[in-house]
Amino acid sequence: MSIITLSPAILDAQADGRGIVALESTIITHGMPWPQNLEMARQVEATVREHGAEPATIAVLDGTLHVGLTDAQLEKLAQAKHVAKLSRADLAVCMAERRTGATTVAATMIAANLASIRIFATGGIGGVHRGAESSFDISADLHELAQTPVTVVAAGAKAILDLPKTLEVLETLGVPVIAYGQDQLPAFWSREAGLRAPLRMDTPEQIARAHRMRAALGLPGGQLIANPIPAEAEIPRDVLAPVIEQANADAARHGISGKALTPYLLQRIFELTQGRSLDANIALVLNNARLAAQIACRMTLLT
Ligand code: PSU
Ligand code: MN
Repeated sequence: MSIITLSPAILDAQADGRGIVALESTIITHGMPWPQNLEMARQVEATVREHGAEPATIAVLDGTLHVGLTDAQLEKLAQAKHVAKLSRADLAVCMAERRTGATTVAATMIAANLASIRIFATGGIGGVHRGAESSFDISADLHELAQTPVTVVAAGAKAILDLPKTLEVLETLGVPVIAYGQDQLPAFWSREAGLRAPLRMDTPEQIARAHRMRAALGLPGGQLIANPIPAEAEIPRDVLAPVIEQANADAARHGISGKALTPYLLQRIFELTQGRSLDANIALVLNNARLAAQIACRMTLLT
């Protein structure tokens, strides 16, 4: 029994030594509404291809871990209801029970690594939630970055989180947080978080070399590349601050916690901004897909 299925397009890309970019599926099933979620997923794949790499969207379909989906599989997943949200803890149970689930950053990193894919593009990673000092809600994405050797391109951690605490945990775990092309840490929908990023790089080549150096040193874990949203698509931080406060307060009032919290906050902010947050989210994901494809191409030249 094969537990992992690589699509024909991914097998071809591997045989030819072309760059491959892993893509997650929780952003499709839990991060954006239908039908913009499907449009986004298709555009992200097209962007990766335009920049010379092959996209590998990852999901568990009826118990099989798929690396690379067909368009029909993508469409079905984007419309499916009650799909499980899979992190490191849930992946094996979902597969053993032959169910369907969408992979978060953590689970996508695990699958990418199994398929020897070194680079992954998403929107924003999970992190330390506001109020974590009492809720203890810290995303498994952070621990995955500390142990699985995949470079993740994101627009930072999602701004719904406590960003200073998220940076502290990443530092403790030994995860390099590298801002791309600026000194400031980006804040998902906004270009700047008001925090200096620990590290900075300005080219895909530098990022590819740093990834390889970690492997040469025998260091486990990946890198977080924090790529700022394009200026024309950003929502300024002061516009978003009260919206994020309101969404977090609404979540607390409704007793929303655990896996449901991040999807709830994203949906609530979508409503409170009349859809503007979704437009920004799509723009930043496409921007991350472009950079990830460029890094993937540099990586193939280095090895
Ligand atoms: N990026 C987005 N939207 C999302 C996510 C990332 O633009 O919905 C997803 C990723 O799958 C990430 C998850 O792993 O949100 C974080 O969930 P949690 O906070 O429950 O760990
Ligand atoms: Mn959580």
